[in-house]
Amino acid sequence: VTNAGEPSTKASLIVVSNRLPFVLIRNPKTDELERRASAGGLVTAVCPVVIKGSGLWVGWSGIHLKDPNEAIPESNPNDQTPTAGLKSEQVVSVNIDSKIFDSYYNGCCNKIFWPLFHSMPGRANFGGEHWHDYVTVNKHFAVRTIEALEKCLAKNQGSEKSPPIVWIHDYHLMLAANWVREHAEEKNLPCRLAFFLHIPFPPWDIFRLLPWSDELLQGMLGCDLVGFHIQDYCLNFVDCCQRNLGCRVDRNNLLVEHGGRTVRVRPLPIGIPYERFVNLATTAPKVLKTSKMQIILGVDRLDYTKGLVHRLMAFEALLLKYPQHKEKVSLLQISVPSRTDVKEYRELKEEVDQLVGRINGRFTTANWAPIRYIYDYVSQDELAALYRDAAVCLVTPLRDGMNLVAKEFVACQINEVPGVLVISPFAGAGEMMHEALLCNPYEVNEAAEVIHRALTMPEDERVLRMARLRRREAECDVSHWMRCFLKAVGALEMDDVGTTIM
Ligand code: GDG
Repeated sequence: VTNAGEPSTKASLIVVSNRLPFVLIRNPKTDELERRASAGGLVTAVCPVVIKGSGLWVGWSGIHLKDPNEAIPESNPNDQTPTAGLKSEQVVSVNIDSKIFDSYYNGCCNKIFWPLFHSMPGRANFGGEHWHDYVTVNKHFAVRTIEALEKCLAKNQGSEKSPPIVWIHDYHLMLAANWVREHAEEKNLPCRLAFFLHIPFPPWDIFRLLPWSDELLQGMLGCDLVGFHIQDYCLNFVDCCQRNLGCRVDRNNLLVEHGGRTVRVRPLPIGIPYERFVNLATTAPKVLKTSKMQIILGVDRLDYTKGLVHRLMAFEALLLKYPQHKEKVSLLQISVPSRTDVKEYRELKEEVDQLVGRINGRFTTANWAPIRYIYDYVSQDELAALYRDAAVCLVTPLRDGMNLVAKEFVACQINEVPGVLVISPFAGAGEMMHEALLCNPYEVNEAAEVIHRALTMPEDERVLRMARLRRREAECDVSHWMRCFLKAVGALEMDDVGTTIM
């Protein structure tokens, strides 16, 4: 396997996502805008390719600017993150009225698409003007993307480059591609268009519940390439194109004919910056002071898709069925506050608070509490130390596009005696991480059995399973994902193509 580092392309990359790879903050003393970098895996992998190929990034900066022409600041000179090299001229910020943005983001994306795409239609609320605002915002993104494309083409005029790649991300922007294509064709601007969905794509009988299912499919089919994490989501999408729109499809080769063009659909499972997590785990100081207690770790945004309530009930069932774990095992659950503007998320917080209180009230002794519950964000160092020293990591979503926590846990398992990963088959990661223990979160008693098996697994079995899990994540890391994408879109120079998918 060759690890070619940053892939080089003959084309510039224009990334379009709801958020820019950094947020802007207004310094209250100087009233100047400043960048705060983001260190997510996606940014780590994608930003260097944008920078290297003189590309651009289109997105919202996290702040509603009164003057939309206010200049984007350059990065802070001390900034060591991957976005540091992204010059302000490579950033196209999208400014939208805050009320419309809230309706698009919370009303449409988080209250309709998020539950529906996670096959939880009962939680979706189709009412209101949210769809209208979603259309408005997507159109605005398309206009800004065309401006970015024009800028990119003007800059690279005369060089030997192939057409820029416009890469649109996620369920916030499912309509934008079609308008980008129309404008680009009208203005004779060459480009290749790609889309990647970070969440599951549901089966047809769920997807068709959306009143605007046709429009969404047509939006995505504006692309030349549509990527999902796993094959099942690809097949669901192809199925929907055939059954909703009557498109001719090839399920074996994942092709959809639409508007006289053939759209390629591809599974592109995302990875993590594996080496970064290994390094963090190697240097992070110990967080857990007592080594006698076995720690079961959970790390999630506080989201109803992550299966927190079921997980807590499974842990309670474990303590009832296997009381030998009392005072020996503790569940450390980190729940990061998320979407607190949305009622369902506030209600979930109440429910989890109460459940944690009830279970702790039931089992706590003078020297031990069964659950330690952190409702906060912990630093990456602390997170890596917890991943490294936990005996078991529970990744038990009811539904999840991929799930990066499972992969990060595995990367941080550098101790001689490794821990055990328990994973739900309803996460994209559960499709690939075959050596983990599978656990159906809906079967609470069975889940308790799986946790017991993880806690009591013989050392040699843990070593074997973890070694295989780590090998896969090391090879299929986020740079590998980036190369697979560029290869799929036909933009990779041949030197960079020597990678395997396991
Ligand atoms: C979407 C899809 C898909 C969490 N708590 C802390 C913290 N985190 C970091 C983790 C991980 C990330 O947040 C969560 O990633 P997930 O993949 O689990 O979940 P989503 O946010 O739902 O992401 C998902 C992903 O997109 C990528 O395509 O896998 O299926 O839903 O990186 O480390 N980081 C720190 N402190 C915390 O307390 N530092």
